[in-house]
Amino acid sequence: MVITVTLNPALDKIILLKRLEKNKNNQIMETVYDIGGKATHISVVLSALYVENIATGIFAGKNGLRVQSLLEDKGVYCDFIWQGEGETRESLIIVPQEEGGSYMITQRGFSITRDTFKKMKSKLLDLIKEGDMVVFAGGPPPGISIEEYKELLQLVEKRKGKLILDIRGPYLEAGLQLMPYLIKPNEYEFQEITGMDTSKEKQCMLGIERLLKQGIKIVALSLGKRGSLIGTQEGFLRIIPPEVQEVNDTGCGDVFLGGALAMLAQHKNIEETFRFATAMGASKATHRESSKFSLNQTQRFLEQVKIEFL
Ligand code: TA6
Repeated sequence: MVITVTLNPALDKIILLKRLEKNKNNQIMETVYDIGGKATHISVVLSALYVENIATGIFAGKNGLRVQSLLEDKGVYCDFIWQGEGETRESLIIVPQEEGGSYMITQRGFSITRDTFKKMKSKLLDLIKEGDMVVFAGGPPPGISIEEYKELLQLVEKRKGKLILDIRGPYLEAGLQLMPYLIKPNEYEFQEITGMDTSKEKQCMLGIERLLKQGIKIVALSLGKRGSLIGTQEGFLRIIPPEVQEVNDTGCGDVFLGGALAMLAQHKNIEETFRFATAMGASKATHRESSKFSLNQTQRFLEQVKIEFL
């Protein structure tokens, strides 16, 4: 079983433009709403692949209802904590099609009450069983201190689960102390925790080695279009994604991690795991929505993924 934990989910409002120009009236071509919040995306991937998973976290208000119904439409089993006051946040994703790439503007989210925090703790204690993979992804909401965040992470170890982290800054620093099974930092998050220059592969490998020495089992450093560098106790993989016609890069990292967890849940080896994850992330990039990908397209991309053992 995989438990995905999104403490601060979002309703993504994706605005498609021809281009984005300052001091100009930039006409919206299309507005699309989709699931946001990172670990939610992982559940979408796992459910599409019929890998048993439960999506939990904290919702509030109409936006929360909308995100939950989008998740359920994609076959995700949701078991969230609902807070009376507050409103699940919106993330604004601006996609100027002529430029490529996207601009992401996120709200902080609503403040979590003590009662909600307690309910989240007991929900995790109820849900997590020995051997489950438990993935925390996305920024935590206001109202949860680093210490309290660490308390939630420690419940995974208490239930003998495997902790997976896709988080950043001081929350990631706190999580590293618990020797997670897998972390998936992007370049900026990796530089923050290791001080290494991610433009130099040797420095990336050095930083990953240090993290592995701390007891982390898998470090998947995502380097955007450059692909990823995977470090395990057995060695390194350099992974180059296929060239694709990018529409929206939002959610690529989350779908990548979802693909990896789907393979690990089926006990695939590291090469197969990250070949599939990379093909999934590439497929996501060709779709407007934050959580959309195509499994047929992924199958076609598999053989175009280049993998080198370092
Ligand atoms: O990774 C994509 C995404 O989940 C978007 O859907 C958007 O909601 C944003 O990231 C949220 O990121 P945050 O780190 O604020 O949780």
